[in-house]
Amino acid sequence: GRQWTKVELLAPVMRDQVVLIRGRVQTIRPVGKKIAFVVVRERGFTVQCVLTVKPELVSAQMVKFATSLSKESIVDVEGVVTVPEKPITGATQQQVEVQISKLYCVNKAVPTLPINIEDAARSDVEIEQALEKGEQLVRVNQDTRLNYRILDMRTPANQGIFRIQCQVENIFRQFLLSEGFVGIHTPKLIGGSSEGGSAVFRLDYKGQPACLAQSPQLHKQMAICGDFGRVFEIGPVFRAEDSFTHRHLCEFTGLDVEMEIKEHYSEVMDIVDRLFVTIFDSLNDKCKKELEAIGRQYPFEPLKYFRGDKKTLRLTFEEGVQMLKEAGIEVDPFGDLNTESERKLGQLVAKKYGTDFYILHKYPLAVRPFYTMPCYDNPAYSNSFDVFIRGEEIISGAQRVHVPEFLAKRAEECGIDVKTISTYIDSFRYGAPPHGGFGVGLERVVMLFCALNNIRKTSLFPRDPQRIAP
Ligand code: ATP
Ligand code: AMO
Repeated sequence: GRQWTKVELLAPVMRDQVVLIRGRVQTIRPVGKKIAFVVVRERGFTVQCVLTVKPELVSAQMVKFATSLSKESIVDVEGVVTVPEKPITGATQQQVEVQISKLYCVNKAVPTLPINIEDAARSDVEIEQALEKGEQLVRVNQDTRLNYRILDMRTPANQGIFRIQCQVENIFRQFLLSEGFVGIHTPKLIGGSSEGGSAVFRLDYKGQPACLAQSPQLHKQMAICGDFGRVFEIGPVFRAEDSFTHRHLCEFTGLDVEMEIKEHYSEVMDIVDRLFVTIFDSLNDKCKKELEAIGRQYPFEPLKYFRGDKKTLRLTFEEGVQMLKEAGIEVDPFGDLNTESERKLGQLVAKKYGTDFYILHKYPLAVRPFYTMPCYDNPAYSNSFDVFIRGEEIISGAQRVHVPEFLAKRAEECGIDVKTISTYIDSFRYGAPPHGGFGVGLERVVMLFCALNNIRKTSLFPRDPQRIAP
């Protein structure tokens, strides 16, 4: 086969080399009948290719043909790499040009597109500037983006977002494997709701009532009863959320962990701590181009977190309530924090401790699920925690109740029909080790790491209360 070069890798050191690239036509600018500039894009990176009439090599016919190509058509370009004198602006535009000798259209796109990729790739500031200059452009709204998601995906920012997502998942797996965790898969069709509450999709399972799993909670704990010691799962999670918010989806990707505890639930928080610092470090070190592409369209401050040997900040719920109180915000010390007070606390923590990433633990028992272990010395509190990025929750976790009689009692107290989870409760009758774990929303991690304003931006094909297509 012929040697193909990726647009991403084109660089000034390749001056005078003949390269062959495949990409999409982003724009074509004809200059008279003898010259055309064709910007070719591949995976979010673009390069300007120049077609100039040259005897024996490029005919006027070819320039005419190039000019007729529709945007987003796929083309093969062969040509010599040159380095223009003026530097080229744009993070994803390569610092070279290709002087076209051959141009083939591999497949053409329809002439009118529902989304213009260049418009879809602009930042708010760039849109304002363009409008001021009187340029013609269409603001692409969220629904249009999602309706034509495969076009929207082609922007450099989106190419970055989903590569970042893949890296988070990859490091999650690698880190846990290196710590002796075993990857498992639990059923998504289950007999009763795993988190209680109303946000569950119910369905008919061959005549029996069933649910789509709201989490792997019950089965990941059962795997601990089955002596796997430390487990993790990456899989879909279903929540029949009623309201339309910027951070809730009806289907998301859960990163779940469950592990035996030897002495204290802080062992679980230690894993959270080292796992996430490893993930953040790796994103900052290995995904520079992706972060730059995202930041160009959606400018954001890099995440502040404690690196190196400094442990991630841990505050108790009580301390959090106190900090809010001192800032003039009264919250119920035994209730849950609402979205607004969580965000406010995030700001106070960032100001006082200089971190956007922290753990809040020892929540009131009353606001945690039935399987949560109460604090030994004060059962009004629990051995549980949430983890926040920029004042928004990415993780919930806890030590679990591992004594079956008490577990059944707690379930009943929380209004759960114990019959529907009897096989779960029975698993603890054959000797269950103390254990705990946590669940992470993958889309939220990416959204908040990059300070994006909507979880739909970090879900490839989002499912929310109003959307089940494409
Ligand atoms: P968890 O299930 O662990 O709590 P979560 O992030 O989905 O994770 P919720 O229980 O849905 O959190 O809600 C946490 C807080 O967010 C609630 O106390 C509530 O104030 C707020 N919240 C939840 N849903 C909405 C909503 N639809 N609109 C506004 N605020 C909401
Ligand atoms: P929780 O219900 O807090 O805990 O969910 C864990 C994490 O999942 C994410 N998340 C969501 N992401 C997108 N859309 C949603 N509708 C949504 N709901 C939750 C959040 C949240 O922190 N079984 C426990 C975990 C455990 O204790 O191990 C659980 O499911 O990032």
